[in-house]
Amino acid sequence: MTDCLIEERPEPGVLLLKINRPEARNALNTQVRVALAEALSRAETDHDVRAVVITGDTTTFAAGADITVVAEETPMGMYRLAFHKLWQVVADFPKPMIAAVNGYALGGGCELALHADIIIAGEGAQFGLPEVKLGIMPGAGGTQRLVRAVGKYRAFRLLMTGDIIDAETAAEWGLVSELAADDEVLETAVKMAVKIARLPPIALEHIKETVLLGADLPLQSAIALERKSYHMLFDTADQKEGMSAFLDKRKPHFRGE
Ligand code: CO8
Repeated sequence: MTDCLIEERPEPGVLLLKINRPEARNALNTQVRVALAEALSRAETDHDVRAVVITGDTTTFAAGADITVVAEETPMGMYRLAFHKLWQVVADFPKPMIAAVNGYALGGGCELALHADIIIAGEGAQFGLPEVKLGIMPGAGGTQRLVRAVGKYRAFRLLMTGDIIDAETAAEWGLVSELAADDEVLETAVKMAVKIARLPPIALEHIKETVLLGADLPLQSAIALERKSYHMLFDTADQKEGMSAFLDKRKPHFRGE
């Protein structure tokens, strides 16, 4: 298989996944989607991976679904391609995931960024869900994740016009966790991943699960979910380590136990 997705370990605890189809603006063809799902499945059970950074290249994060793959598809053809199952692996990935976005994040590329827990964007990044211009609509959670991220009126503006917004606007809308100079995006994302990778992974997974699941639950149920996770963390060695390190005035060493 050609390296349509490059895997690197830039720092201890950090897995970097680079989408690598520059000739097609990193469009997400079947090969990239399968490689991404496989890499994340492996990372899920790899204790050496504590945070993942997903990125593209300096001009494009990803320009969406590969239009050449789906242009002639039928509904049953789309169903059989089973992209939704591959997206589910991304959605279910339990560890911290950071999108490092340079250039275009369009359509499925924007939806991929919306699956991340943190988005670091370069000043030249551009976000959009232009599917309507192709006669379709977002199909990887974009309608739902975008409205949750930026609210109804900003979401419809993008969804109904197919307009692309620049990084500054995206940041103002709350679609970006941190803006960086274009040539510092990856470094910023990896640094943040390193910081996260040094924190207790069981607590991080429970924070992620509670925020994402809780957002779709009634408030009382979400708070109960938070309480159960909070109590459970007192059964981890990392809780003992974190608190005793604080009391001993030393740096904690979290082992993920
Ligand atoms: N699919 C296939 N090929 C693409 C794509 C794409 N999405 N984007 C770019 N390419 C190709 C171009 O065809 C071109 O190929 P070639 O050199 O052979 O002519 C090459 O990449 C370079 O592209 P451009 O010449 O267009 O480069 P520009 O710098 O002028 O423009 C853009 C870059 C703005 C990114 C432009 O290419 C563009 O608008 N791309 C399409 C963006 C788009 O419409 N994305 C939405 C796709 S639909 C989608 O994502 C649905 C998601 C639902 C997923 C759910 C599945 C279950």
